[in-house]
Amino acid sequence: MPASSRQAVRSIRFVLGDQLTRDISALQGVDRERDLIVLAEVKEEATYVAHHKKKIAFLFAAMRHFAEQLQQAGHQVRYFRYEEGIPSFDAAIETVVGETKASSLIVTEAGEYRVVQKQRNWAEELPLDVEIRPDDRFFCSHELFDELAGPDPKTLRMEYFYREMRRRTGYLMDGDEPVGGRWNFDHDNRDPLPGDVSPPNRPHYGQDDTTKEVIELVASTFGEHFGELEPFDYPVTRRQALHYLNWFIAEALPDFGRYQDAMRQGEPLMFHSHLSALINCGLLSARECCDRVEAAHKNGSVPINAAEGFLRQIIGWREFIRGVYWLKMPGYGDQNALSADRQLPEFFWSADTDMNCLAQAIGETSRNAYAHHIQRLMVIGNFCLLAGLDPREVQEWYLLVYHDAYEWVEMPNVVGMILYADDGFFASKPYAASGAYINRMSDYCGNCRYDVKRKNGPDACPFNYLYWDFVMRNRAHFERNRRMGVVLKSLDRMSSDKKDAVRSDSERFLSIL
Ligand code: FAD
Ligand code: DLZ
Ligand code: SF4
Repeated sequence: MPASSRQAVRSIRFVLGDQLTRDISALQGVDRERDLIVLAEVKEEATYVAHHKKKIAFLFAAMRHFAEQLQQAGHQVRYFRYEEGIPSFDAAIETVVGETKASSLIVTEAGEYRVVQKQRNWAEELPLDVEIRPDDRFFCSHELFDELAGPDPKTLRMEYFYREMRRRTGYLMDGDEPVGGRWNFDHDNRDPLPGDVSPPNRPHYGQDDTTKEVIELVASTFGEHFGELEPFDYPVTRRQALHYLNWFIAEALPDFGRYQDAMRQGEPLMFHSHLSALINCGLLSARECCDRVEAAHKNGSVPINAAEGFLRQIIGWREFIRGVYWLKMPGYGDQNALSADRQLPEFFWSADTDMNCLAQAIGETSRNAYAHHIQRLMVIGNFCLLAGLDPREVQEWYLLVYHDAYEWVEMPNVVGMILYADDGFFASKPYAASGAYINRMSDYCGNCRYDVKRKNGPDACPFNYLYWDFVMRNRAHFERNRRMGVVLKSLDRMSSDKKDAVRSDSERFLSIL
């Protein structure tokens, strides 16, 4: 910002790294002449967990391009590059408050509780007016979620919330009825991928000078962080993000529903959208994605199971998960209903394990800062649950390895969805599975040193005995859960020899993790 314009600043508009849209509430009413838009790459955000290199590169590249576009559109922008050594958001704010004579600071409520606490402190401590505006990118406000949840809810179910969101948004509705006569086409989302079907090739985006600079910065500064930085070809501008959305709708969405739960070795993306990081950081809005998907169904290019399946993920799961986070914070991350306390095994960092499904999912995570939902839930998550890994360690891992990860979305998925650490607040039973599920939905087992058909012994698939060991360990806990009734009955029918074998296999396996 030129020195001559410093006196003129009326309000500072501070935009966080996951608020990269000109529609963000903090920028509503922004005045090109009198307001200063601030973005900051800061040490605390880049290191409070040691984020994947690709995640930092993605976000810094997106932030820098966003700032450039604001400047090209005539806005005054103060952009703190990482090289300036600004330690924290607090320090960035103090610096601009000192540099200007602004009378107000306008922000959009942060996605994470941790950062909202900072914003509230600014309101109390800074010598100017601070306005914290709601993040209206979400379909469901905090107030609406609280109202739908009711006072002091003991459990919540996504499906009821989702139906209410369909009614309120009108997506895929025919009057008061769901299009296609059913709310949920989940049963049409479970096909394994046939051998003669291949997922489509993805577009790649070249690195311009801005992105190249970021890549160099990350390589030299965050070399110790997890994951591979190159190749880096993700969309990092609004234009590229829109191109990617269009590509997804035309090429992958038609088969998204059908193969939503399928996995194949060497196919990290399958028919998934790969849009989560773009939506979460603001380059795309959830609304425009849903609008486009509904339009594609209406014009006949996308079947209902795909359109409904995608919409359910966004207006159902994504909104629900965020609602649960804010309902349960603070303290949600400390929950540990199953008293799990095992340390994260080393192979979560190296992918060096004989369990092929895990080696593939973790290896892809390391290469791409991405794994699709079924890998996160039914491969890695299933292992974390069955092996009894410490919820805090698991949360940190999921938060740092994925380029779409922010605490508001990572935490409920880990605490509630994969670990059952909140005692079933929103999962009606644990997502636990033996090797048979992974074998049905993938081709991983054919390339594994373990035998998925064997139940016990050194060559048996570890998921097979770990599953029963998990049920035995937590039996008392599950007795109150009617949905676990069939599983417990099977356990009761198991001979004591078989139970002993399950215990000793599990002990042997877990002791060398
Ligand atoms: P698609 O399969 O194409 O789904 C479409 C969109 O739906 C996604 O882009 C995402 O915005 C939304 N969505 C789907 N499932 C969920 C869900 N369970 N919660 C919230 N949104 C959902 N998603 C994140 O965005 N950030 C995270 O940090 C994150 N952590 C996860 C941790 C665990 C343990 C699990 C089981 C899931 C997690 N998810 C997270 C949810 C989901 O796995 C990812 O959103 C999805 O894999 C992203 O890939 P995609 O864009 O190709 O999704
Ligand atoms: C994830 C992240 C990283 C790695 N770095 C920054 C940063 O330097 N500056 C910034 O504004 N945001 C960053 N972020 C995203 C923030 O962590 C995110 O905005 C907060 O967690 C609030 O949700
Ligand atoms: Fe995974 Fe078991 Fe299959 Fe190996 S056999 S890939 S460990 S499910």
